[in-house]
Amino acid sequence: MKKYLSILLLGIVLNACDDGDIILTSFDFGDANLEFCGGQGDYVFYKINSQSFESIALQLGTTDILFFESDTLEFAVNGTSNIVAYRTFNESVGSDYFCDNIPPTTPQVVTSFLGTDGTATLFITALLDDNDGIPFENSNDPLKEGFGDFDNDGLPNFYDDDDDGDNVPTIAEIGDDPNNPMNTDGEDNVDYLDEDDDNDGVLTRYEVGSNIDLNPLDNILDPNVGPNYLNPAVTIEFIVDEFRVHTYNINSDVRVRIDNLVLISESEQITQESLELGSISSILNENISITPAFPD
Ligand SMILES: [Ca+2]
Ligand SMILES: [Ca+2]
Ligand SMILES: [Ca+2]
Ligand SMILES: [Ca+2]
Repeated sequence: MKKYLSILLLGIVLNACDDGDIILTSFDFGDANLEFCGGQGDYVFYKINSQSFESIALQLGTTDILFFESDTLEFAVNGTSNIVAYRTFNESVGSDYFCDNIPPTTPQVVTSFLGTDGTATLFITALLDDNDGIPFENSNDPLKEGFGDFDNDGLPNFYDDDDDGDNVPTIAEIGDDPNNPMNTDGEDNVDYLDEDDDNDGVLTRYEVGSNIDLNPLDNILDPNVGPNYLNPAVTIEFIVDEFRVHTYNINSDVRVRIDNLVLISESEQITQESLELGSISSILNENISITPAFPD
């Protein structure tokens, strides 16, 4: 056993305690990337050192759905629901060892340590974006692409793909130059923050033919001018107080750290004060579709 441990300890700072236990103050998996598989109820992070045939894995049994919002989450390492396993093998180990429902029979485990104590922390950063062409601004101003909610639909402007709630997507209201967005009526706000774009007294959202088609872009009486909502000469009104489907993207990164980790094998104990497992970019990258409730 000592032989394998000495291989493991190459390049690792260590202190020997009186009782013979070994304390590692750094843990080197070289440039190995942190990898991930699994999901709700079985989140698996793992790292493989293909030179020394060793791996470390963190398995979290939480049934929470992770990565949809920025958060810092702590999990107690206990060897049952939240497992840390450090292993060495007799040959190179692949991702199937950690990710397949039935692990492969090879390689064989040479040394196996199980985490009995410690805290695993996930640092999750979730970026929400409506991809509407307007850059994010760190502001609560309802006129800026930040946390303000111009149309009170519950979606802050930065991930509301229809900022003014007129059922015309912002990206269709900007025009050719995002630095100089269209302002059809030359008054009030620019089109993507103007509920009556042509200033004819009929809300853009109402310049539709029926409540079956909620899309003002589709309602064109005079093709020479364009959609009715941009044609002040057309004031046909159909009252529609509901929103179309909105879509935004969530792109999340995670960093994983384990503190005060105690790993034990049959005959050895390793402790680790602070083990940075690494980061994974875009661990979640998903488009969300939602129809916001119309405000009272
Ligand atoms: Ca909004
Ligand atoms: Ca709009
Ligand atoms: Ca305007
Ligand atoms: Ca109008």
